[in-house]
Order: sequence, then C-alpha cells, then structure tokens
Amino acid sequence: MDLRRGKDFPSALLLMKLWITLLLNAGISGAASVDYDGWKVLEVYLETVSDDVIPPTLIKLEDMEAEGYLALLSVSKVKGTAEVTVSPEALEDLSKMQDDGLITFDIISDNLGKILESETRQQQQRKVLRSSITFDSYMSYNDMTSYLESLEAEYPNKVRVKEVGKSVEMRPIYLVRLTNNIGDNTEKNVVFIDGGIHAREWVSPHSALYIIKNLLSASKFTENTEWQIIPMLNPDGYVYTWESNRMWRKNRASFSTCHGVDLNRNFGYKWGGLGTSNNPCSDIYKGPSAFSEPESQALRDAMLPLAGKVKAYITFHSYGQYIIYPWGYSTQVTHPQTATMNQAGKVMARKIKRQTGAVYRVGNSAVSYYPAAGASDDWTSHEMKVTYVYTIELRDTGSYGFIIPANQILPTVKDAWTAAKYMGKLVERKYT
Ligand code: 0X9
Ligand code: ZN
Repeated sequence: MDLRRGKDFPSALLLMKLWITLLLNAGISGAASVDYDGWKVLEVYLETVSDDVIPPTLIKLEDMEAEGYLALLSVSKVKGTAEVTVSPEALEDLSKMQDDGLITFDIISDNLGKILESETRQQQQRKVLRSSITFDSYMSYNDMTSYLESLEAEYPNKVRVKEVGKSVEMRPIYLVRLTNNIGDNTEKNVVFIDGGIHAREWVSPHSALYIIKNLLSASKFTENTEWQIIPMLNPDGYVYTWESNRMWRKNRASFSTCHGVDLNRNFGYKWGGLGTSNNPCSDIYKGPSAFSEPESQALRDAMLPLAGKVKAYITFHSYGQYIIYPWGYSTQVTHPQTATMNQAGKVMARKIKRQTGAVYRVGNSAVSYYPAAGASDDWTSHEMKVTYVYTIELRDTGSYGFIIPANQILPTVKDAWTAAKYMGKLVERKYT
C-alpha cells in the first residue's frame, strides 16, 4: 500500500502549470545542467502524527517533488521538519499556501545556486595527481576510480579489488577487500561498508575511501578482521551530480516518464512498504521489482557469499548526524537486537564526539526518520543476520546539507573513520 500519494494538494492544474514552468526553467528531469540560481532552501514544519503514519505535509511534499515542483532534501522526525529546495517561482506559490494556512515554513538559505557556485569554484582550484586521494576538496569519479585501480598493485599483501557488477551505464562497481596477508585466504570475520548509494551525498564515498586509506596504514585493524568496502555503489548517479544536476539522488535507470530508482528502496526485504513510491519521477521510487537494479544486485551478490562471516555493516549517507539502526520499514516491529545496536551505537557516538567534537544522535531508523522500506540496512540485518547494522547520516545538521564545504570534508570523514574503527574493534572483541 502506498501511503504517500496525497491527491488533493495543490490542485492538479496548478501542479501541471508549475511542472511545465520548472521543466522549462530548470530542466529538473532533463539532461541539461540544472541551474539552482535563486532557489531557496526551506524548513517545512510537519504535523505530529502517531507511529507509522507519514505526516500529510510530507506526503504532499513528496508528491510535489515527483511533479518536479521542488526537491526534498531531508526529513527529521526528531525536529519535526523537512528541508526542501524550491525555485523562486515555486516559492511564490508556496508562500500563498503559507498565507492560506496550508503549510508553514522558514527560509533557511537564500540562494542554493550561490552555495553551488562556491563549491564549483573550489573544485576548479583543485589539482590532483592520478592515483592520489585528497580530502581537502571533492574527488571526481575518475579520481576515485584511478585510486581504487591502483591499490592492488601497490599493496599486494593486503588488498584485492574486484568488480562486483556494472551500473546501468556500465561503470564498474568495485569491492575493496583489505586484510593482513590477504593471499593466505584465512577465514576472518568481515566488517562490510558501503558508500555512495545516494548520488548527491558526496561525503559518503569520500568517507569509505578515507577508511580504506587509513586501513592501509593501520595493520592492527586488519589483523583478525577482513574489511570489505564498496566505496561507490551508484557511480552513474555520482557522475550525474557532477555533470548535470548536483541534487540528484537515485541511479540513472531509464523509464518512460523519468529517470532513476532510489537504490535505498530497491532491496528485497519489505520492498515496496512504507516510505516508498511507485512513481519513477519520485526521489523514493522503489523500482519495478525488488533488486531490479544492477547496483543493488551488486551489493547483494557481494554480500551473499559472506553469510555467517559479516559481523557488522555500515552504510554511509548524509546528512543530519544520525547513527540509526533497523528496522527502518516500520516503527511497530522492534528488532530483537535493538538493545545491542543501541548500546554500541551510543558508544560509537561518544567516540566521535570525543575525537572530532561532532554530535551524532542514535536511534531506531523508522523513529528517527520516518519509516522507509527496502533499504540496504534492513535487508542486511534480515538476510545476512548481521547483529551490528548501521546507517550513518554524516555531517552536517542542515547548514549546508549535501553541499558541505570542502574544508569540512576532512572532519566529516574522520567521524566515519572513528565509527569504523570502533566497529572493527568491537567485532574483534566479540567474535575473534
Ligand atoms: O531515506 C534513506 O534512504 C536514508 N536517509 S537519506 O537522507 N540519506 O536518504 C535513511 C535510511 C534509513 N534506513 C531505513 N529506513 N531502513
Ligand atoms: Zn542517503
């Protein structure tokens, strides 16, 4: 059942008009580069509702997004808000709705285009050597790929890099395996990590790469544990955020009306449940069937042979600074490992606070956000029977959202490294 398809707001005619305006002005669904000049970021207030009910305003925002009317950036159940970005034209209409008491919002950023411009300027100053990685500016897809492709030759005793699938546009999806004396094929416990499921969440693949880089020089973490890391699960989406639309979230699968499946709604546990959409134009489109996408298949197929060995799974996303654990598909069903995941999550958050000063909230994912079914965390927890499963929503808490300035990449990836180190140590302590 799709709870998210409100029909009454705003009128179909108004949406149609705005949709056409947006397509002409912004090209949000087209191939041309999307210009966010003058777009505002709004914090929209959501109704307080009982568990497993999606607030009506959020349903409306999602419908408006599927119509190309705005882009939904993040939701926080704790704050009771959703952040959206709207064009100047759409803002006029939303302001009328606010005057009519249909919606309440504050403008929290005046011009998304200016923030993006400064990001582009910083990128243009960047000079990287092939096969080197940096965390003082964002790496392109090619920078990342060259680095990954160089690893095995440079660290033959510690690293294997394997292609575990190809994206819709046929880019390789790499899995990096790291452990001491890798050639010995010793059976070890596995900590599995992925990044880049959502294209615009740039700090996520950077975090996975930072963890890889640090594991290469810290042999105590790779003694008894094997790390398996897919740093970039959605390469097409990432490239698309560089070339065409910085705010793109999904993969680049092609449908008759729109592009993209939300990979974090495409996994095969409770697929199509709450918090998902049937509409290919929606940012939370679940896809035509569970695991319909080569990217989610790649993660599934990399993990399945590791049954019984994977002891912890972290999937990096942004933003909001949350450490959240299953179930994410419902607030009504309590996961049997709730106490264990909550306790370890709290230790993780404390360690991050001590290390970098950043404050991460810890909690159940359906409660902290809103229920969202078909995500990689629920599938891993259910199918792989992994005890420690976390989605980590990295920095920030909304000032820049996905467009974290380059000078905050390093502090953010250090949060991720602190979380990963703790997971590695915990797995070693509990299972070795
Ligand atoms: O909605 C998502 O996919 C994740 N948040 S994000 O803002 N990065 O898109 C949260 C997923 C949490 N896990 C589940 N709902 N299972
Ligand atoms: Zn995400």
